[in-house]
Amino acid sequence: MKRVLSGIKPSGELNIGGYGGALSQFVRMQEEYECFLFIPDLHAVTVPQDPKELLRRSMDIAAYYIAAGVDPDKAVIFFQSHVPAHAELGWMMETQSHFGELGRMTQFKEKSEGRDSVSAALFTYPSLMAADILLYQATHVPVGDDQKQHLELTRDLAVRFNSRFGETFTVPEPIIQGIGSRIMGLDDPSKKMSKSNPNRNSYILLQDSPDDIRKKLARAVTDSEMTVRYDWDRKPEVSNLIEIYAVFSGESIEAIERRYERQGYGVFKKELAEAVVGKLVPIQERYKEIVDSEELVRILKNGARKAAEAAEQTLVRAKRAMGFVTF
Ligand code: ATP
Ligand code: LTN
Repeated sequence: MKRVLSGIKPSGELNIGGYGGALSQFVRMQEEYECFLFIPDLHAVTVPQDPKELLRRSMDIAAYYIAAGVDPDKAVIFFQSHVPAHAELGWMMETQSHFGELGRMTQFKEKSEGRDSVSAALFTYPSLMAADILLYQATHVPVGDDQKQHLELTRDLAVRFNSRFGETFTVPEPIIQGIGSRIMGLDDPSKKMSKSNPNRNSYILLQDSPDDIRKKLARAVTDSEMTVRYDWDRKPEVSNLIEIYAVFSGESIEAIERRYERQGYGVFKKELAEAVVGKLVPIQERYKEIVDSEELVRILKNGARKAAEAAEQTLVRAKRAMGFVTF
């Protein structure tokens, strides 16, 4: 059986990078895989969070999952903090993680850089992420390119645990789709599009108004060549925009290149904005209907119950394997 586990942290407003790298994949994969899609709120608090903001954003992300097309009848949707097995197996995975390998994680290095104090949890974050995945015996994990290293560590930990304590975990495969797995900033194509960027024009949020989306894309950096061509080495700015176009229109890179070959950047950027707006407006409408609804609460309670059942089975196996007393 093919099983997916993945999630988007409620650590900031959702941007189109998370949509391209993760959410749009979730929607596609639910047709073929048994999906466990969660909101890793325990991961969000590895850096300081305002409690009120965290509360709101957590429900927001859940609502966006559904608004974007994740179907609660097909996928199990839940909060990480509602299933205590994550924290328990997370601790057990910490015991199997080496200090040196955690120190080599680039996300840790980036997030700790320039801060006076960094939480211990930010350091052990990848062990908890491994637990998230291994608890559900996931075979596949759809993520953006930036999570590749964490997935490699997860695989190492699964293999290490299995060889030390006996076959317990499925070794998961990352799914990093070509197009949309690395959407870069609109102001600088060498940096991943991220809500942590202080320049608001560098990212497009799922909740941005059509006018803001149009303005941000009109301002997006390009080059002076005026040809719409996909070439990350020579034309990273334009290649990034073509990729965004492909994610939002479902068209191939070649089709987009062909259409805009002789049109210049003005027309290309305008039509790109309409493709993004055309996709996001219905998602925003559905989001508004669901975000404060009883239905959403019911879906999340149901999801937590189903997830806990699946997680408990692995947790008990892992505890027995390590030599904990179980009755
Ligand atoms: P932060 O930048 O604060 O660390 P994040 O956006 O990387 O947050 P999440 O919100 O948890 O972290 O990311 C959810 C998913 O979206 C992950 O699979 C991540 O790889 C993917 N993702 C995030 N940003 C991008 C991006 N710019 N392009 C493609 N995928 C992305
Ligand atoms: N580390 C991821 C979020 C995350 C995750 C997971 C993704 C936590 N646990 C399990 C996939 C599977 C991030 O920073 N985007």
